[in-house]
Amino acid sequence: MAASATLTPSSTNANGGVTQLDVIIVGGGFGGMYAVYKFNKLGLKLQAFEAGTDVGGVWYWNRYPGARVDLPSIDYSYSFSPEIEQEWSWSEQFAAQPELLRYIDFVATRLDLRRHFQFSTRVESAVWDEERQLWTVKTNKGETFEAPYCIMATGPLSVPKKPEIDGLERFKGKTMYAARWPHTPVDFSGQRVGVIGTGSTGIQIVQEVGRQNCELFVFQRTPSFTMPMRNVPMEPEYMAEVKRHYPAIREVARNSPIGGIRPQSTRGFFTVTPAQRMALLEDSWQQGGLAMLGTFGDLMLNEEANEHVAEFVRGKIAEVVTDPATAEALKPKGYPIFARRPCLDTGYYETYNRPNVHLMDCIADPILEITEKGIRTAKGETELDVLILATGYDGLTGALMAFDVVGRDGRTVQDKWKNGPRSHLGIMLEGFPNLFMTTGPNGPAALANIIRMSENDVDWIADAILHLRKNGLGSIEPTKKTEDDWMDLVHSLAKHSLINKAKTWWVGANVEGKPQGLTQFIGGFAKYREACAAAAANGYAGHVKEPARQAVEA
Ligand code: NA7
Repeated sequence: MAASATLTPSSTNANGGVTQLDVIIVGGGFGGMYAVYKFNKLGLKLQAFEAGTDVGGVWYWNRYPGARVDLPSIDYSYSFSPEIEQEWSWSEQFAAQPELLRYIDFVATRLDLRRHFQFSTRVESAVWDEERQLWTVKTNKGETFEAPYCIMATGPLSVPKKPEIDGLERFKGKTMYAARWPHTPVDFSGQRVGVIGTGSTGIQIVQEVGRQNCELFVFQRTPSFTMPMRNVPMEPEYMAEVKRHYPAIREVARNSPIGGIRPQSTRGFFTVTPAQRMALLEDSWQQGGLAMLGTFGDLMLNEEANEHVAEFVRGKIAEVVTDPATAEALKPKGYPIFARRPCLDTGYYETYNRPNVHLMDCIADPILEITEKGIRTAKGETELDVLILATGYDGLTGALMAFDVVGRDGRTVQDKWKNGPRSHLGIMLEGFPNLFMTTGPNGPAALANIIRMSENDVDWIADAILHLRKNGLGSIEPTKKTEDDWMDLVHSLAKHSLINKAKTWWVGANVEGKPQGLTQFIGGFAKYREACAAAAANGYAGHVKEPARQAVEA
């Protein structure tokens, strides 16, 4: 990690004054970093805040063993800088967390982004001042900043979810949150380790820690479908070829449903013979990654087709896992494949053939409580030295609802979203002028390449701000009708998808009391970009634009 991580911002107001800015940016992940770069390049006076001690977002916090991206690294990287594209080379097809953090450090250093960040700082409130057309932002350091534009780059997965299990605080061993992992390596040798959670995070931890010299107990409630990642080192010749073709690769990604280069077939599952279907599925299994998801066009629409694919994967589990009872418990049932985030693994199912790895089936034998010594189920107590919580996130809305964001007429985001998040494009909120989100709820955040989306959203926001400044306007927000129309589209598309049939963070089902329903635009990234462009057309028709009450710089 770079030493400059502890730099303080160039302007601070510890003396109790108020710092006046053009733009305030909250968050130092991919979205926040690009926003800092973009707005600085436009000559706007800005300040960014990040709770961590450095940039990196999810890759700063998620340092757990085995953490790795599940999109090809050449896709999961910035496209805005041809120089960075040429200067950076990936070492693996799917980069691990340390390499992702090295990339993030490279970008931050190369573009000198850190000087705009105030680290170890949480924004506690953001309040719209209607009279002065400004956001007033207060931090946990007691400072106050004001700016006409506020960008929430707070990310869809930044608030870890505590499991609702009694006794967590009683445990006398070591409790570790996957999403708040220490910065130094952890040695599990000779330890009894428990993992709760078998989503993408739990699966990555299990396959890594299970290979170590420890006893590993995996507490699985809902099994996930996971497919072989088939990660390989990046051959220098291949990387060089990619660098020669980055503009075309990016163009393909920007115009694809997932914001990446994975092929997506439009063929229907039942348009080919059973033998051809099996051959295609087998081929995609051998290719690895998320190839299977792109093999047919109707897997999230046709339940019967989906079940055939699910059964194919269940068959693969049975082929690998030697103990039939364990294999059966690992087979996901009762929800469509790909309705939970499909996981990519390297030897996950093989891990259960090791004598030191024990699957604890929490559907057959639910967790009753956490005790001083470990975890108690109806069948008894499992004593543990370490308990790892891979229990997911209060996704999509958690970060913005965790602090006070107060818009027009004193209305809070908590109030606006009490029945589920509403937004236009996942970027703006009716009633919250000049407040912008990157990768917000009702965009395609969970279903497409988050870096392509962050770039798209920041560019859209920058264009909107330039429009205001060029036209002497003081504020912009979507009309109620614009937001309602977008939400109608989001909901009507979601109705047709099988995604609603699984209980996941995508639909808010993983957090008690959270409004339920898919709040993602499932029309694909390319269509989302079209919608963003349409929203900006004709001088942002569909938005309320107020004249500036004070002089604005063009
Ligand atoms: P996920 O996918 O939300 O997975 C969380 C896991 O934790 C899941 O298996 C849950 O089981 C389990 N969980 C949560 N609470 C409990 C309790 N109380 N008891 C037992 N098990 C529990 O989070 P991840 O961090 O793995 O992945 C998040 C995203 O990161 C992923 O989608 C990718 O986009 C990257 P449940 O399903 O609730 O039965």
